Parts: sequence; C-alpha cells; structure tokens
Amino acid sequence: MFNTLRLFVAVPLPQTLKDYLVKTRQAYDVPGIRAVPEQNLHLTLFFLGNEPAAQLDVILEQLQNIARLHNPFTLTLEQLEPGPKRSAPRLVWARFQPHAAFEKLSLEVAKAFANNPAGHDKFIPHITLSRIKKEDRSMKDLPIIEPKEIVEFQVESLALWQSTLASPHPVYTIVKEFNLGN
Ligand code: 2AM
Repeated sequence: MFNTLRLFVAVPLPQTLKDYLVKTRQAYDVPGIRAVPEQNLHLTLFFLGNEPAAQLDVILEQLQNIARLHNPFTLTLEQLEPGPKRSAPRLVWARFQPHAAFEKLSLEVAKAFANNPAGHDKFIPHITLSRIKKEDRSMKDLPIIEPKEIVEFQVESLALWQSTLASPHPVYTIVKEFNLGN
C-alpha cells in the first residue's frame, strides 16, 4: 500500500497563550460548538494534506531552510471571533494583528509547498479554538471578544505536524520543530 502521512505546518503555542485562549473561549460554550482539545491548539501556516512518507526528508529540509532565514518575532492578538464568514461561521478562531514578518514566513511556506502560492493570499493566519456544527452555522449572536489587555506571544519556531484522523478529535503530533533563525 502507498504509505502517506497527513501533514501540516504550524507554530506551536506557549502554555500561557493556551491558558488565556482556553479561558476566554468559554464565552462560546454553547450547544453546537465543539472546543478543540487544548493539546491540539496551534497557529496554522499551511496544510499539506496527504504526502508520501518518502517525501518526508525533503519536506523537513525545506522547513529547516525556511526557519533558518527568519528571525523570531512577536504577534499581538487582535480578537476571538466566529469565522471565516461572519454570516455562516464554521469556526471560532483567534486572529492576530497583521505582521510583515509573519506574512513573509507564511508566504515562504506556501511557496515551498503550494502549486499556486498566489491562492495563499486569501489565507488568514489563525488559531482554531472551536468548530461549529454544520446545522448550527447560522448562529448570529456569537460575540467578538477583544482582549482587555495586550496579549502577545513570541513566534520562535515552526513545526511539521502529523494529523491522524480519529473520533471525537484528530490527534496532532509534532514530527519536528525548527527554531527560527537557526
Ligand atoms: P482549520 O483549523 O482552519 O480547519 C490541521 O487540520 C490543520 O490544517 C488545521 O489548522 C486546519 O485549519 C488546517 N487545514 C487547512 N486546510 C485544511 C483542509 N483542507 N483539511 C484539513 N485541515 C486543513
């Protein structure tokens, strides 16, 4: 059988940020909205999908090269909100203030792995906090939560993650983490 791995690239989060997000997302604790397990929280950069296991070394080398060329930077949380479409959200996500270094990093990752990285322009870097069931996507009164104080975190690494589909939640494991600027 053709051996494949379901892979994505994401920034691991510090525990302090996870604690803040888990506490704050309680505002969305209503039937029809399912919280992502704390250990699965991450800042998505790029979803590769199923890749042949034989490609793994090449992918890791590409990520190592990208990480080496980018220095750590600080992201500031903008808000928690339903997304991507306000009218029919499928997620509750945390979104960050735009940051040139982060845009450059995510575009470099897209360029390395996408056949058409231009399509990546529409991508909004985010942390998925909860998923909204299909039949509940017309919920209109979900709050938008702006942090009461500045919430920031230092992006120091990126990682290749493997997703194993399972019920009730997929299992995400870090295949390898790369420090930025090394
Ligand atoms: P999401 O949380 O916005 O759905 C693992 O599933 C990671 O890859 C998640 O961060 C998920 O983003 C992202 N991803 C992007 N496109 C995906 C797709 N087509 N299928 C599954 N995950 C995808």
